[in-house]
Amino acid sequence: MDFKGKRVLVAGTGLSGISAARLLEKKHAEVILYDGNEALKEEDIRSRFEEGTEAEIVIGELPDRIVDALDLTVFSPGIPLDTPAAVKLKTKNVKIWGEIELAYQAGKGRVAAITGTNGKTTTTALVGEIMKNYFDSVYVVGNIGTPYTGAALEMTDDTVTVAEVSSFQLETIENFRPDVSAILNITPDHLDRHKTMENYIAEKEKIAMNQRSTDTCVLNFDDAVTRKFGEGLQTKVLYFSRFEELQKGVYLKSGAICYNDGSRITEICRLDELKLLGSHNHENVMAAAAIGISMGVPMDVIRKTVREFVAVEHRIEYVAEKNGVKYYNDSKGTNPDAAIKGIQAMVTPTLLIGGGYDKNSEYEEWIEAFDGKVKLLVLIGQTREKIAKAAADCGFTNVRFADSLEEAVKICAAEAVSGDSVLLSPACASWGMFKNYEERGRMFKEYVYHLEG
Ligand code: UMA
Repeated sequence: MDFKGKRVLVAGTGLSGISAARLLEKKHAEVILYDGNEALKEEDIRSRFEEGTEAEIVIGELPDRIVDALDLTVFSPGIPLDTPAAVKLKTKNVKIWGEIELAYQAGKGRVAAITGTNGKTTTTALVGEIMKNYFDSVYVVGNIGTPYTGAALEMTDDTVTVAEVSSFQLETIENFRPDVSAILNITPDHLDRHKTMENYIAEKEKIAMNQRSTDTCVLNFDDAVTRKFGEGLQTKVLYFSRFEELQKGVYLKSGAICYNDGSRITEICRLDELKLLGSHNHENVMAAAAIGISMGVPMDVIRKTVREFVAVEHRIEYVAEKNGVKYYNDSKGTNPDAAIKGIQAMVTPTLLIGGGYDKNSEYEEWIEAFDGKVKLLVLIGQTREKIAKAAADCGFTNVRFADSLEEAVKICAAEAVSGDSVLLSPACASWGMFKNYEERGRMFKEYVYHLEG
């Protein structure tokens, strides 16, 4: 699409919005930057552009005079489509693209896109490493924290883009078509925004909606939702499984990850060669290998990369040992299902820090997964009463409240004895207390480093 002279409203002035506005200005569009947060000041937004911006800036309510003269709107993922501004744009039939649609339209080369409720950051990072070890021009972008639009204009036909895409981002795609897509798993998350599980599943499945018969969709055979989704697809499907010896696909057998191409079985690696811990990570490695195979990366490159890969920051990340107590940062455990994986990876008695922003989740399954391993639960944030009640209903009563993450760390440090672990794995989003889960994880690590011992 030629953006020259087009009037484009960019909604949201966080990472995605600023990056999208930069791309559009380079393409000579007339950009209007909009943010619904009335507490923001125009000069703060302008200061986010190192090289300056010509864009008009609108804060608060979106006026009709702007909406009436638009060619396109580019939305940041954090803005729900039922906000007054979005409803107004839809009523006036203004096209709404997400930031990843804009990047896809402006970018070049091949794309591998990864979604799923859990594991997508680790899998995206691992796929990025696999690609970088074989191709010359590789960008790792999207929900992982680097806006896709920031890389789009540097791409060539030989570029490989590895994109982590969230359900929020998939809500606003139009032509986005990955050569290889992947849905790792689907369990309840973000229901405050998507309202129902059906809506959430439908958003995730949009990752494959534009794919052609020559493209591939990598799916989890062990997840009933993604397995069924694969049965109805017109594209090539490559499953991965922890439990089933597949006739075609990547699977686990006798402690090794294997690939069956339909006629020949190849061993990719043994589990004890991996540096990534936990069965959820074995799934991530299988998915990454399946994506690598589908993108044409030789098996020896995949093998070498998965063996060397270490955990990403904020995902069951070892922080430090203080007075014989090991501290782990699992700030990426932003929903109960992800937090269950955190608990499962613990091997010693654990003092757990949980709670945060309420995404309308249910906490009973998470608490049941404590399984005698959690000796104390310290709760912070908006959800602490709700979680404490769920814990009491499940018969778990050793619960303390803290008014801040720092206080929670101090309580754990005082209560833990040598041989215990302290785990931050909140099962909730960080919003309201922190800018994002990365900030929450970094603060946790700071508090731990400052503990005596
Ligand atoms: N805003 C409005 N109206 C609203 C809501 C927000 O104007 O109703 C404005 C805010 O005032 C703010 C801006 O929108 O100025 C923020 O936009 P954003 O929330 O989309 O945040 P970005 O900084 O652009 O970050 C986004 C992703 N954030 C979300 O999806 C919430 C980041 O994913 C992503 O890394 C980044 O783009 C780069 O692609 C974070 C995330 O929490 C990590 N993702 C969720 C998850 O992983 O569970 C989906």
